[in-house]
Amino acid sequence: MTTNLILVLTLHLFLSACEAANIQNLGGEWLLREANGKYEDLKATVPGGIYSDLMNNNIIGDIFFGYGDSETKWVPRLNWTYYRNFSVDANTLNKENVNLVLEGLDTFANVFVNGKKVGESRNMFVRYIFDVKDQLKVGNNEIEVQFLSPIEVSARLAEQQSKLYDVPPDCPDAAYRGECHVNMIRKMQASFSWDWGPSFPSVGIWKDIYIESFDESAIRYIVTDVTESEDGDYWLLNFDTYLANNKKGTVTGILMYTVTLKDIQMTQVNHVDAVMNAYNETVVTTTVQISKSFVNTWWPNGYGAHDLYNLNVVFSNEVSSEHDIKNVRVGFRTVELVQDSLDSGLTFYFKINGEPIFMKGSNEIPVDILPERGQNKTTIKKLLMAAHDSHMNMLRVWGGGVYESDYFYDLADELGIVIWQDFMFACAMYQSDENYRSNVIDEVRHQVKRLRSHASVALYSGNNENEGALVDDWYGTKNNFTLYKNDYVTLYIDTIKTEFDRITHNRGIFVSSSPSNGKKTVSDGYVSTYPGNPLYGDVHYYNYVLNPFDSNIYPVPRFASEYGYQSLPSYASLAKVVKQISDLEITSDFMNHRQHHPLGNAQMTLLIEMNLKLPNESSSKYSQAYIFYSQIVHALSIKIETEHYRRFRSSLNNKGEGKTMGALYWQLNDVWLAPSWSGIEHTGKWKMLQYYTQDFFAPIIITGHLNLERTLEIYIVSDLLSPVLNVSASIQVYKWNSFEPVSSETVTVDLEAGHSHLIKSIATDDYLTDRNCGALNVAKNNCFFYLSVEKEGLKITPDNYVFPSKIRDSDVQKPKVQISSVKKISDEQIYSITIETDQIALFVWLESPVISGTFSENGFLMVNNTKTVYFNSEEESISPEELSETLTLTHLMDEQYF
Ligand code: BMA
Repeated sequence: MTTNLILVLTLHLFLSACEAANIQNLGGEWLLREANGKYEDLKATVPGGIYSDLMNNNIIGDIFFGYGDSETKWVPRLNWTYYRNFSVDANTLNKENVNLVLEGLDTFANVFVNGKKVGESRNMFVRYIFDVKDQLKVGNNEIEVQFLSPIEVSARLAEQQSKLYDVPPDCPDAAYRGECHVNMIRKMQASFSWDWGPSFPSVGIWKDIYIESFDESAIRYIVTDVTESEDGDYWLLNFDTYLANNKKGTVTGILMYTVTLKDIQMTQVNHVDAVMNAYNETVVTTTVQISKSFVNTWWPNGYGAHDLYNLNVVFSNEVSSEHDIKNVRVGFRTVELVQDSLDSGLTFYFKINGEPIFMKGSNEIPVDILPERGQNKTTIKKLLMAAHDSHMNMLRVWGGGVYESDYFYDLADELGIVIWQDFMFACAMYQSDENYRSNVIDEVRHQVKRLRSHASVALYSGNNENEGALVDDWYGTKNNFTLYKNDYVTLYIDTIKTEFDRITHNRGIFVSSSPSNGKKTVSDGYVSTYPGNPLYGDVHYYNYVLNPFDSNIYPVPRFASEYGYQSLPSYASLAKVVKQISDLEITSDFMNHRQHHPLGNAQMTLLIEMNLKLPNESSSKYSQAYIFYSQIVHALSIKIETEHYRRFRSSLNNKGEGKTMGALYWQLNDVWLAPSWSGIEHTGKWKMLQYYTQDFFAPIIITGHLNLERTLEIYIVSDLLSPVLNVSASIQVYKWNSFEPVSSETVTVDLEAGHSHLIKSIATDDYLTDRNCGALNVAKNNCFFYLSVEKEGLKITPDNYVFPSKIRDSDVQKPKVQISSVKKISDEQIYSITIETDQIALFVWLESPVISGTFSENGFLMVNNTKTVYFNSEEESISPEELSETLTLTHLMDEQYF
């Protein structure tokens, strides 16, 4: 028997005989007081936060209701203290090391144990570990976490900084109704308000808090990454085991790891004498060579399985039975960001497992504006499942929010959703003095080690739009450009990138900003003159004045990482957060209060009226119509823009722009009920956009582009990795007043793998005139194109349509549309809903204001007199009759609006 095997057996005996690392959770019931005695001994919950606790104590009302944000402006201006008693046993205290671990403190706090300060925090993204061995006693102990007002601290820091020079912006735009100087502090930047969100500068213990004790060491992090052997036959699983070391010396023990693969387990046991490095880390680096036949490769959503394999690491103290165990799940895949030369510029696309993948998805803002609620697994699961079920394969965790919970990334791993991870800096200048940088280094160390092992996390970006803000002089920094540029490079490159490269052994993928010009930015010294250059890197594009239904207005970038339009959440949801129904008038103070985007309502109205005829403002249903129309314009604009980007996946235009390989629209989710760019409301209800993503992100689409010469170019875009032969595309023309198409033709094509094919060009007006749609100048108003694709009699794309004229100028009829039946079709809360219409109907929209759930399709076109869709209810035991009673149906020409 080898020594290793004996050790394994002995270790197994140890592990079954004793408990894992000694952890005493301090979460649960705490007490809360205001520092000046305004409130005392309030009940509090940890993990938690001040707004949640004050709501639970009925000191403030529901902050998401009405003017809850304005009414609670006093809350973050006070200093709040959380405290409790807890008992410690001798067993814990007898250990050599006894630490208080705080996984997340938001943000400025002094921490006291039995009246003595044991540490302080200044960054909500850092895990704090304080040595409390000498402060604790056997029996009863007291802990107090005294928070400082984040508003006061940031104001004080800004004042100090301004003695040297100003780091703008000082305050957000007045329309945000927010607080000032959030860029001074390492806290969720959107917690002081954003153009889609309220100001709720929370304080609290937002993650777990516990006492850990050990003699020799505990495992702090397991940080994995996967590469391939040179011959390509093996995966190399590289992992760093970070060991806790209070002594600042050598950690001695036994490290055993087990990788559980398809049919076998690989185990290895090593004696370690790990010495602390210059960064106060005690790390053991291991590489395991694994035959590729032992695992299934991890693929993004839509491309294969997302299998994960368990890596279990045990640290054991050689002189006692003490041990600590950590598990991580490994997905075997490679990721490259390819930036190859083109005639003009560079490509910018992701290759996963050697295959170019068009990234389809959205930008994620914080799961909740209250960070403790952002840990809610049900909310996270709903969001990520919506992304998954809509063919998304990438989400960008945007830099003004938080590094999300472990569960968020675990689920992304399981669902194959690739993550573009920003560091949490957004739309501002930031300091770069030594003190500030040391704070940021703590954050980078913790977060990169925490996130690095996730198969889903592919790329890290230094910040959101800060390079653009500097170069385009958003905040009046032009006269001191060199100063701010130096701060920029010092922070994102010399500090964040340097740390990132060190932790990832130079194997991680990092871009300095989003948007950036990628490699070109590097050769430009990290600040390019035109960060939004479509020939390089990624691009953010917003335009609220040109017609969003005209695909000629959109840029042709290498990768569109942000683009969007606003819409309103549903009338039924808004009705639940207002005192009186008059607040729902579009021009009411309340609606104005919730619109944080400067000129947002005027832009929405303008964009609606470019294409649709709003009812008269005196109509009793004007608000309902406006909300509904805002969602139509939102959904259709993002559909048209996304199809435009997908159409360019394999071609270049005459300026050398194109080969577009990513479309991440702004934004996936919401943090309150307000006008915003999101596809999913704060209630979890889907707006029309979210339904449309299911179609425009489908693996194969047919899409029409009406160019400036009024030629309709019809494309089929396939994201599949293999060709599809012999598919037939049907091009039909309908008159608005008939279910019978006036013409139909078929084009048969072979689809190459990962390619966009122009399958037909049609001189629109002539084509329609020849098909009896009317004279050359009006034919476009009377008819529209309807597109579908079949292979062997089965549809392989969602049906699509092209309106050759503005909808408001077209001969759209006023159909009668109604629900004809609702039936339950399975035990799993699935209901079929059949709808009938007497004419072609546009944007037919179903809603159940009472029962939560999603429809299989919504906001659809009806070119037949009947259609069946399915409702997946989140609530159990609903009879079809109950559902039927609560269902509402509307459509573009609904007579109730006119
Ligand atoms: C982008 C984002 C956000 C913002 C959005 C909508 O620039 O990065 O800062 O919320 O636009 O304005």
